[in-house]
Amino acid sequence: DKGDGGLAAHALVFPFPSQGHMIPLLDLAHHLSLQGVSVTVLVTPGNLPILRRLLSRAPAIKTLVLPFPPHPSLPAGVENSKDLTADQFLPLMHALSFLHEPFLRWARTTPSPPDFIVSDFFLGWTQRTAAELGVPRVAFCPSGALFLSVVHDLWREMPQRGDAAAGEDFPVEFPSLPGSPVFPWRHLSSLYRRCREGNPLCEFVREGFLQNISSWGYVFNTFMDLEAPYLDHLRAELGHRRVWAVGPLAPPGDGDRDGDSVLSAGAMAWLDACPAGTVVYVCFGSQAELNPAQTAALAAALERSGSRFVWCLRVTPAGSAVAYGGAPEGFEERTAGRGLVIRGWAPQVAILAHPAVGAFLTHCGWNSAMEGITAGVVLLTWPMSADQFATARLLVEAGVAVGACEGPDSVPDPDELARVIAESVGGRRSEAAESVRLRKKALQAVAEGGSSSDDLRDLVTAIFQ
Ligand code: AWU
Repeated sequence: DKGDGGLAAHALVFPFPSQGHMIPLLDLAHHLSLQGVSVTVLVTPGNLPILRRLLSRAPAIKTLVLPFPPHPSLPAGVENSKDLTADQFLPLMHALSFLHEPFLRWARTTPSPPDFIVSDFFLGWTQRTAAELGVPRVAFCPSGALFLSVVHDLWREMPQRGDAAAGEDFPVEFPSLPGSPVFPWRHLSSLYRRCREGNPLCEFVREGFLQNISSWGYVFNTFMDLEAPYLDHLRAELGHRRVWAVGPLAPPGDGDRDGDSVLSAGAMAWLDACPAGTVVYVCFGSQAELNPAQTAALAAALERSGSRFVWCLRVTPAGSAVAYGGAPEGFEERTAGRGLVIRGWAPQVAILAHPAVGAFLTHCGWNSAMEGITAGVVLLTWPMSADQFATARLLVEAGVAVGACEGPDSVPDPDELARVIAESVGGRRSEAAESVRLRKKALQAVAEGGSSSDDLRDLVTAIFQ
């Protein structure tokens, strides 16, 4: 209770400026707004355009635009991770922490200050801001409960944890987690590994995760049937039950995401001409970078599989250190008719929902995992970094995924990958049945009376307390 016992319910929602983090938290903000919560979303100017679709559909949502704090390690004018390289992720997190004072100034002068804060788990410092304002703060985790359980263990026990010099295959055990999972060192959170190698921002990041652990609660874009053991583990570890699983999150109503309408129309028309379940959709999210050798192997596999495919190729952002692989010479001509290459922002949710799509070759970003499960397609996993290895493991254990490749440096064998691709859309894999089963569970969770729908209502009740 915030002490005033009032029924005011003004939630300040603060997403981390990275597509995979902003998209689900803005969906949650929309759901909170529909349940009567007054919502203000905090962004910096460069990220305001991302709210366009949300604000057109939920005009009651307000925005707080604060200038992006300059940082010596970031190019001026860049405010979103999609325009940064992986080693600029930590400085992005650090730069945003300088919004503490401007945020406090606003909250202390606005006529209707927030009485609740929901902020991304990369913004753990907002715990201190909330404490100074005397309001509860809930941490939003855009990934799963398994991953967060591993992260809590790592950051809390950092001094005794795996030694960076131990080598890539050094097994790191998590005996306190359900199933006592063991992860090779290379599979642990890239933030953690980078800090263990002595990154100067290490203490800042660790402090942020420890602040999350002391937050008033956690809200996840996941669902009970997928992660019950890890959600219960977190409730026991945190010593309270304010751990809400409200996923799979999607925009209320039509479930499509912002995207280029021309690309979308083209992709839908192309898919309409394909028989049901025969297309494999390939996309590695908004951050992952395939190098030329990986792109060539993937292209060879798609070509040799003989299968239909939609391949979303990420174009190299200006200034990126890595020259992303482009489709090989003549590839599109040789696969014309059964393959569609999309350069730019693909309408992923619409593509996955199309009946022609039967499989999804994914890097296992959490949102892609949720969207793939909701679509009920076979998942071919190629985890690259961050939480993606934990997510790939969860999906294989759930029976809906097949390991297609692994790691940011590995290059798949084109013939082996071609075989896996052909099988995944040939209706010959047992994972297809499991995918349909888990899809039903996901849809039940978010339906009225489902576990995620109940948790959302419980979170709203907590906000109104
Ligand atoms: P997703 O989580 O799938 O991938 P990233 O963008 O890599 O997000 C964290 O954020 C993940 O857990 C991390 O592993 C890291 C990151 N999309 C689209 O609509 N069109 C495109 O062309 C490409 C992407 C959408 C997609 C999804 C999101 C990507 C939370 O992966 O539908 O919603 O962008 O998020």
